[in-house]
Amino acid sequence: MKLKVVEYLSKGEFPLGEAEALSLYRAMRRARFFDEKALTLQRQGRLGVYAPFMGQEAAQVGLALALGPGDWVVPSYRESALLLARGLPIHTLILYWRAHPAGWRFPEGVRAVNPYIPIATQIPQAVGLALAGRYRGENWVVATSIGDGGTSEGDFHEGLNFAAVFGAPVVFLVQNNGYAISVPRSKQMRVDYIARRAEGYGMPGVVVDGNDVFAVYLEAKKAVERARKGEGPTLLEALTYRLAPHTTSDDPTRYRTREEEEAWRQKDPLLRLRQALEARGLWGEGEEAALLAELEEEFARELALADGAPEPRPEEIVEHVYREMGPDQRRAWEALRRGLHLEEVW
Ligand SMILES: Cc1ncc(C[n+]2csc(CCOP(=O)(O)OP(=O)(O)O)c2C)c(N)n1
Repeated sequence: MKLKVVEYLSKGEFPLGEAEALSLYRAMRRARFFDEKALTLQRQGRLGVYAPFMGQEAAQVGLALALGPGDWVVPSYRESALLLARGLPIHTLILYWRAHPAGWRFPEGVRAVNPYIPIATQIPQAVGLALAGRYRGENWVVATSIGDGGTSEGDFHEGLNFAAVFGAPVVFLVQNNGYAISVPRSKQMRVDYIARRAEGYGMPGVVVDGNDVFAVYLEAKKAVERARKGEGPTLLEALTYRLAPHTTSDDPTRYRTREEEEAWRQKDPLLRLRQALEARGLWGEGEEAALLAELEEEFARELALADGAPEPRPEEIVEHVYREMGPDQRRAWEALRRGLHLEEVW
């Protein structure tokens, strides 16, 4: 089976209406703005370790805007753009990246769960949430996302097989950014496209240019519709690149060349969309400046909210883990309370 990469922008095609294209651009610009601010905050010691998504905005925003209001997202750590585009307030996201408990509690109405850090664990959970919806008579679709490296985990295979067998209403997005930290994709799989694996599970597999938001959005919409109609899951692979380090603790110059990075910078999804909008007279310097001013104001307001969140109580470290503490947990907690170092207790 030959897999074709779905793309529009590279061919000069503009398959969307004006309003839809502009809302995709605004959401992507807002996400990039957050990413840049978050990196600065981290360097100032005002955020914990942070996983930037710069370069992957089209993949995440394209999926977010293809969903309906009742649909769920089950993200992993690199999906801040997906969460923002689904309505997670900026101050909650800042608090999440500060490991503040108020950042773990997503507000009512934001249909997203906390990002999963253990690779691929979000996949079976997303399938479970989709099936729970069906048992409860809800009509929600679940979208989940994973990196290329994550697809080598057992959870990915188990989750996709289970979803196909039970026809679970899930859209699986693979953001193939070419690397699992420093390991290039070619060193961990022999397939040309990850979406090719879909055939082995018995679901449609689609490859899109992940830096082309039109392609991601339109194919995600088809996948959401299919899921909602009861036709089961889809595996959507977005070919993309992270323009920033893996996390704020990583140095990508150790494993990528400047030439490679520069080549992808030329395909920056934000720039590509902006150029397409400008070519149609839909966007210009004035609109960009006005949007940036709006974003600056919003961010300042949201950062103040995050900074004003009350300090967490020490007990919050152990609350929400078990309903009742086990003996080890109780010992750890007692030690903490007495201000002892934990090593003295073990
Ligand atoms: C189960 C598990 N093993 C290892 C790790 C450490 N780890 C964090 S990110 C990462 C690489 C993930 O790469 P990929 O799935 O391609 O996603 P990307 O970070 O590129 O978005 C690894 C191995 C982890 N978080 N969880």
